[in-house]
Amino acid sequence: MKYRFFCVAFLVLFSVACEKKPDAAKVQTAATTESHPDSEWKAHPLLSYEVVRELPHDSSAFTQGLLLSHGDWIESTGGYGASSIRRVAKTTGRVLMKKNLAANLFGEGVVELNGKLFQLTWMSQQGFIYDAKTLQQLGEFRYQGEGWGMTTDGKSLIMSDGSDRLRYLDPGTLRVTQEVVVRFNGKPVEMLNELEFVEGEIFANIWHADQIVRINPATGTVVGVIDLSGIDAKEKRRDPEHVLNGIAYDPVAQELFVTGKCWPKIYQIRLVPKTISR
Ligand SMILES: [Ca+2]
Repeated sequence: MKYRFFCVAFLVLFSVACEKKPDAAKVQTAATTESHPDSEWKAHPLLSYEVVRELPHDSSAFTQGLLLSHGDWIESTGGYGASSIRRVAKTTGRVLMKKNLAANLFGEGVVELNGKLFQLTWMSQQGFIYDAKTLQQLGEFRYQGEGWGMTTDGKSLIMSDGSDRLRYLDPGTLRVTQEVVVRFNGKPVEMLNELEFVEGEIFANIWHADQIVRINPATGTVVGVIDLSGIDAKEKRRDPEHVLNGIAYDPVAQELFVTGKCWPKIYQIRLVPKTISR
């Protein structure tokens, strides 16, 4: 189903992009030779990428959640007996702090808000709250269904559960305050996984796809797709589950990073308009 979604999405978005920008060659040239304001990408429904730099990543870390916190990575890893929450040095990849989860828990998305980290687990309906600086556990919470990704708009916690919906949680009560169904061209988009709030939009990995969808947080409408094909060669992956799954954004520096489960690198990328050869 996900492949069908992307075929339809690409066709529709390309047709929209082509209507707006009939001279594809000029667009491609401009994307690679001119410097753009960093938010210029928002005008383009279909985006590709350029790698700005590569940073080391623990290739044993089954990445389920990634964010930047005071210049370090905060990462949640999955796997039974291998799940953790960790603070990692951004440029060296060195693990600075790490708390392991119990062997019966599978770590999932993580988000920071108001000095606290909130971490989901996959199927145990159990979430954890930590002090963001020390990783000391402050509490636990429960939720219904599965836990996949997390991010925040600065007010609510926003979580995915592998379906087509995003739940908004009050960070104090952990109760659901709002839900949005994510749709592209009126059709639901499922398998929403790792999340990141980027310049007023929600970026979401689609599980087992090399694409990220850009979502309007108020309506759930998909406003664009980022095609990350080729960023980490699939044929080099040791396991078919080692898929793209990790988005982090530094809103001050306006730097965007992506990685995947057990990938040896985190990539800083620049978003550029995508064109197709005909
Ligand atoms: Ca993230």
